[in-house]
Amino acid sequence: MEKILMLGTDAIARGAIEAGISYATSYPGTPATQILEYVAKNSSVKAEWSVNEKVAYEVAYGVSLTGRRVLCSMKHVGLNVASDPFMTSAYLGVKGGFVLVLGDDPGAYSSQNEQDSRFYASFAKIPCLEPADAEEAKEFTKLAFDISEELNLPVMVRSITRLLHCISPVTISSIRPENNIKLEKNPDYLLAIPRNVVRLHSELNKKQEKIKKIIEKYGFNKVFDGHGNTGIIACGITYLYAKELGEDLPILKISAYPVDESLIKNFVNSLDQVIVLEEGYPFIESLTRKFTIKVKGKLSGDLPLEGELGVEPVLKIFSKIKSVSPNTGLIPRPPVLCPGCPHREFYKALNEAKPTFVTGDIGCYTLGANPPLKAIDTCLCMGASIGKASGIASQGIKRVAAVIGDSTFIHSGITPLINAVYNRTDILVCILDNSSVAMTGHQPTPAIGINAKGEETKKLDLAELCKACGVDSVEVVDPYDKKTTFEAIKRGLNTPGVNVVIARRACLLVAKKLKS
Ligand SMILES: Cc1ncc(C[n+]2csc(CCOP(=O)(O)OP(=O)(O)O)c2C)c(N)n1
Repeated sequence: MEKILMLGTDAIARGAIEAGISYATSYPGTPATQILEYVAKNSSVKAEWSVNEKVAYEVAYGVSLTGRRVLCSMKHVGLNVASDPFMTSAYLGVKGGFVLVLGDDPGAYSSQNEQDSRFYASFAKIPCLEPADAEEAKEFTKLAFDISEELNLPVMVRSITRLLHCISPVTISSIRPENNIKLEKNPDYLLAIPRNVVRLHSELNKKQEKIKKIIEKYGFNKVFDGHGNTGIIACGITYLYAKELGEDLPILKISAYPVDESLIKNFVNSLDQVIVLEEGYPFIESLTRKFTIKVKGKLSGDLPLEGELGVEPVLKIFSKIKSVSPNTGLIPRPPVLCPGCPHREFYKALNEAKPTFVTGDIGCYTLGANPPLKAIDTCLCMGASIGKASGIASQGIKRVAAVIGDSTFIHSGITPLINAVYNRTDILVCILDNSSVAMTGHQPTPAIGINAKGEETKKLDLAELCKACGVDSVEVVDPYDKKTTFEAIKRGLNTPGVNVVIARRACLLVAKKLKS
């Protein structure tokens, strides 16, 4: 067995490949993007960039129904989009192993919030595994497929940016054969309709004990003996923080949820105080407080409730350092629009047209909110720009513009566009089409007609799509042609109805690739 250095993302992908997956789905999102890229580039497994996370989840669910194993990966906020099929799939159950990998982003290095996916796993009543390093990331992902088939449930693997983007040694093993296809009709289990729901919920509840037994069987959560009356409960990667302290303290390492409460109870009973380390929200700390009040953690104010935890605050608790430095001494370098970026040119024209309010969306173009452009007034979540603009315009406010990227428009901008037309709002929608999902590393979109494997496929025509949604006007402009762009924006702002301006010019970093 070969041992190599791997990124956490690649280790997860490799674990899924070794587990014999037949398909992988995802929508790009840092820090989880490279998982699908690794599968697509380094194996013969079929893989797709889905148009959004909900679709990625549903396609994956379909694969699982055939009896085959499937990997679905996304960033933490992606699960908000996929939460509808996610929640109910736990009631229906799965057939072929279904593993959902979440990339959480404590510290919000490239995200709109810091939500903790462990709550989603608990909410859906499914198991969640949390690796501490790349080796565990690979092994846990592999095991997650077995557990999924043992329980007939989707299994979540929760990871975070620091693990997914770090390199550590991983043991490469052989690849298990794919499952045979066995697609069966089973209306009592596969139909989430009222006559089935309460029974399915009851069966899911009955599985909870079995989940705990399986977690125990695999030994995910274990106590490492040490000296002294202070103990540490460490979840996922924080186990490494605890080890880095160099203290020989008793540690309860948590790698899987739900956690058997008696494990925590017995651990804290023998101690004077316990320190709970976890990246994200105080999920295990809240549980620990049921058994002792002598807890140091985020709720006690000893550790920060926000941001990435990292090692420094942990060192401070142990008086190994006096204070936590606000930064690493490096000059902060927030991302900016690249020189020559077509979005930059578009914003200059938009600013000149003086819209009353500009609702933004998520992508490279969000950087237009920064000085000197200061072109965007709000940004909430993917696809929200058009709905927000409609809401503002519904109150009689004129000359409101929504700005949305091509991938974001396809992800979740089409339905609010139809909504705006249907409810007769007066807004200008600007689709910034740079032929790429630029922000997450230039993945292809349906509008350029190339799939995740780099093969040609059908190309979506955004202008025709908008017309089919019933918008009042669609103009396609080149943002490098400032005069035409400005005129189109002005017309769109001053003319009643839902008007669309598509500012089309490929991101400079992909333009070359598209031409060749
Ligand atoms: C729900 C959700 N999924 C994924 C992401 C990650 N993400 C940030 S921006 C973006 C898309 C950007 O593509 P596009 O709209 O084409 O704009 P560009 O970056 O190319 O300007 C994605 C997928 C996210 N922030 N939220």
